[in-house]
Amino acid sequence: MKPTTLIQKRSSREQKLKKHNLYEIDFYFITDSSLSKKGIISDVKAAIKAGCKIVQYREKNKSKQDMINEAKKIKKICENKDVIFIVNDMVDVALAVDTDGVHVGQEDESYSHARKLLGNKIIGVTVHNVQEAIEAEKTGADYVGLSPIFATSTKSDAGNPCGTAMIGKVRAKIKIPLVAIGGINKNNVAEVIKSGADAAAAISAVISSNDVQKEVSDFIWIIRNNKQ
Ligand code: TZP
Ligand code: MG
Repeated sequence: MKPTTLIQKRSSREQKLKKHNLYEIDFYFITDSSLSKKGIISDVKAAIKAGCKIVQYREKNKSKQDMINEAKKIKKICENKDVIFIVNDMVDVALAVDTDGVHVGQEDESYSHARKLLGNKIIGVTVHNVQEAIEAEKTGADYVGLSPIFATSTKSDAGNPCGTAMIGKVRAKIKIPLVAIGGINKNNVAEVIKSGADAAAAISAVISSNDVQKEVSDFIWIIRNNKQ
């Protein structure tokens, strides 16, 4: 067998393992340079120290090259700790950095275009209701991000809150992992998980803190203790 074929086989197996791990992530960490107190590299390290198994690089205000440089640094940190690394929106950055995958919204670069470019890498899709979730699963998404569960000021175009009842409705119709996002904090995350979410993502509730490690650690503890 040619060495390149061997490498492809190994990387395909690693990809499958990572996809399986999506059911076990509990807390989904997302960077936010505008809310960060100590910088996103420090935040990523703190989240991983707390036990976080997935990191999404979400950046809106930097040049493409700066994003690529920053994402490369985060990739190294994640790789060393066996943490899944996803880039928000930008398939080109995901390709340049060779991340584990990308997260796309309904309005971002279309899912099928991302799949064509990223092969069997992880692709997560934001959904707002049952119909979009069924469609995402049908087209081959690896997980859905159901959003926004509660009102949020972190994403101005997040839309109307769908509430925790929607989590149960979506859960009943799809098999791929369901990550809940939008206005989630330590007081409401138990309800989010009890409603059927596999994992929860929170930005302001952890990034606005001076102690990201403690916040992520608290989230993980609550999430694990509320899974059926
Ligand atoms: N996608 C849907 S809502 C949201 C994103 C990125 C923002 C979540 O931020 P917060 O601070 O946890 O409400
Ligand atoms: Mg997006």
